[in-house]
Amino acid sequence: MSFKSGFATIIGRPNVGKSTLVNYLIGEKISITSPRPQTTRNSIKTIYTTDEGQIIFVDTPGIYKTKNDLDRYMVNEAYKSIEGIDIIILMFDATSSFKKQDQVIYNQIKNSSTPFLVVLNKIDKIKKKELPNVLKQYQKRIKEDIIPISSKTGRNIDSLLDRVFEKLPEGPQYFPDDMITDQIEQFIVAEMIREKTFYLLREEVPFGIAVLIEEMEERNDDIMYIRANIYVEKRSHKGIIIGKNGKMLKKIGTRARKDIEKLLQQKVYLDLWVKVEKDWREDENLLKRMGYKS
Ligand SMILES: Nc1nc2c(ncn2[C@@H]2O[C@H](COP(=O)(O)OP(=O)(O)OP(=O)(O)O)[C@@H](O)[C@H]2O)c(=O)[nH]1
Ligand SMILES: [Mg+2]
Repeated sequence: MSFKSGFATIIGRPNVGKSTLVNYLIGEKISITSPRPQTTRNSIKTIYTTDEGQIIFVDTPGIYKTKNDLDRYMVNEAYKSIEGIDIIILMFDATSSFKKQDQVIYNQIKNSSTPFLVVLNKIDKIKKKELPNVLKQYQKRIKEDIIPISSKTGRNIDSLLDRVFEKLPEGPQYFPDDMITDQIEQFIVAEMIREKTFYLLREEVPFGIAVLIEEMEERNDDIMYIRANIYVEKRSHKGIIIGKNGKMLKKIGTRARKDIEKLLQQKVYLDLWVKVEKDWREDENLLKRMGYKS
């Protein structure tokens, strides 16, 4: 039997469910998700391997109108990830109408020479009888066949996978069977901490947060000791994150620790610190330090 392989980049507006799809596919939480837009900041590879072949999915930051250097880095990451890959998965959100930003992304992809598939995500969130109508609305703007899916329940994901394999060339197995991501553990751990801020903090605070792991080492009794710095842009944000009597920081820590323990399959001691790094989103050197510039 022939073996197929290749790279599939998932692209779309913020919050359409790109990261949720890659997590569903590999059955693990590698890419962080949240109900708020602009959660993902880097492109993240996850690896899906079967007897039939190997697909390397590339999760990307959502594409939107940029306001600062970090934004530009994120959108650039997304566009960079469609270069030299085998197939693009363009994702729309069934719970929202076709937006101007959707059109911008669609035009870009049509003009690239890379083959692409179109998916309409979150169909579990709309009534069954509404689906034909929603599809019809999208199909007015999109010439290509739209595959309706749910990244939450997994509905129709098997037919999406079939369609991806159809379009992939025969090729080698790039990564070992048991490898599910190219990201190092420290990055995923930092992301899990950052993710909690999207759930627990209001308004603009999470958008100005970066998390860096300063120390990660196994200590006695099999416990993994992790010290992380949470960087914020403003002094007032530091107070918000720490919260009254340190309550908020504790909450972030407890929730993150649970995820990290699941990921590492061991007990974790999480030591969180909050630091102010003024306007780091606008500073070339600081962006680099935070891991947002190559
Ligand atoms: N009901 C339902 N919710 C979904 C589905 N896919 C994603 N979501 C939810 O939609 C929200 C956004 O999902 P993400 O995966 O973070 O979206 P994203 O496209 O990666 O967003 P950015 O990283 O900001 O570009 C989260 O609250 C998810 O739980 C789906 O198929 N059904
Ligand atoms: Mg994402």
